[in-house]
Amino acid sequence: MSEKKRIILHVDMDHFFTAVEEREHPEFKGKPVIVGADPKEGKGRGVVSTCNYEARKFGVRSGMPISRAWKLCPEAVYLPVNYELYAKASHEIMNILRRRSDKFEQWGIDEAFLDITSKVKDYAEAEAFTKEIKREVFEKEKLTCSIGIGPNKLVAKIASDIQKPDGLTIVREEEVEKFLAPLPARKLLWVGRKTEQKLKAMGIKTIGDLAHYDPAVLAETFGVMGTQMYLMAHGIDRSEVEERGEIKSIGRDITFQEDMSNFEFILNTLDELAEEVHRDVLRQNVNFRTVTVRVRYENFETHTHSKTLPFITNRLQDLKKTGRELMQAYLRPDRKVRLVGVRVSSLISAEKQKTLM
Ligand code: TTP
Ligand code: MG
Repeated sequence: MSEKKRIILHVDMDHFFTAVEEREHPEFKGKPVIVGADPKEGKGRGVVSTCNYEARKFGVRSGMPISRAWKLCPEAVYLPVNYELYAKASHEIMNILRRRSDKFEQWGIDEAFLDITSKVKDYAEAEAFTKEIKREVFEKEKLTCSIGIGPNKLVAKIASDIQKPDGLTIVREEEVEKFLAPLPARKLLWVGRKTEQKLKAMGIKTIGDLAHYDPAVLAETFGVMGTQMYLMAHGIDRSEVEERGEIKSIGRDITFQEDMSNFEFILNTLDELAEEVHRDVLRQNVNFRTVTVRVRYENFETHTHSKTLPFITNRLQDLKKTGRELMQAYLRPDRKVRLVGVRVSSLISAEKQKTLM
């Protein structure tokens, strides 16, 4: 299948949880606001979910222990996570974005990819189109977002993060390598902390360093992931924007840069995806019963296969084992694989479960 030139947007809401709280409580305007665990005058456990830009000036960040946030900024407004409120706002925003795209993909609670290839004829039109989206979101939801425009998801996602809040960053196809080169290598999705350390030891700090490195050495050191990273450093990403099935689930998938027939590599990739999913399972404090894997072959034929476990779990080993088991059936010597994914569903909040026991 030929891959024609696409124009992709990545939308990321600005300081999402706190922005919704500010909208509901105009009296917070101008003050540092932190959503997360109860600080209990500095003795609280748990972490910061997010904070507004005023609080970020004090050094407060998502994921930081709430006790540390208290030390940095005791005068902030501290609020518990009101997930239902944010989910409702998210739902409204996603509906606006979905209506404006050829293909749409929600990513987490406050991000989305839009394929607008058929809606505009060039980047100038894409810019006007994007401003219109920002205007509609602000008018209807009173919230700002930052948007990146690029030839694929990878570039659009990195671009949306460049000018925040209320940003709009355009990276045309011919500007991609120059845009990426000075950025740290970890900005490439899939470059985790361990890989980042290894790259640093090889003298690779920026995406540009990676793009100029010998791809043979990268492949030797990191296996097929090395080739994948090398291509990403050149701004190449052929994954499609696509709506995800079930909403009440947590999942990850990856499109390989080259169709893959190495089974061991495919299964190892599935394990890595399972680890990412598991991190989110713990972060959202849920248990699961159903595991689903997805595979897309080189001809775009796509299959999913699920298994519901006889028990409720949050363990990584259950997820990995079930994922591998389900995937085995799809690994056939005559079929190259384009994409794999894994997802958990039948989610039950760990809190609620505690009260049931
Ligand atoms: P992000 O988009 O990463 O952050 P943000 O929207 O708060 O800020 P930014 O303007 O930089 O985009 O995450 C979206 C929401 O997800 C965030 O508002 C709260 C939640 N979240 C957590 O609960 N824990 C976390 O560690 C992170 C990173 C986010
Ligand atoms: Mg955001």
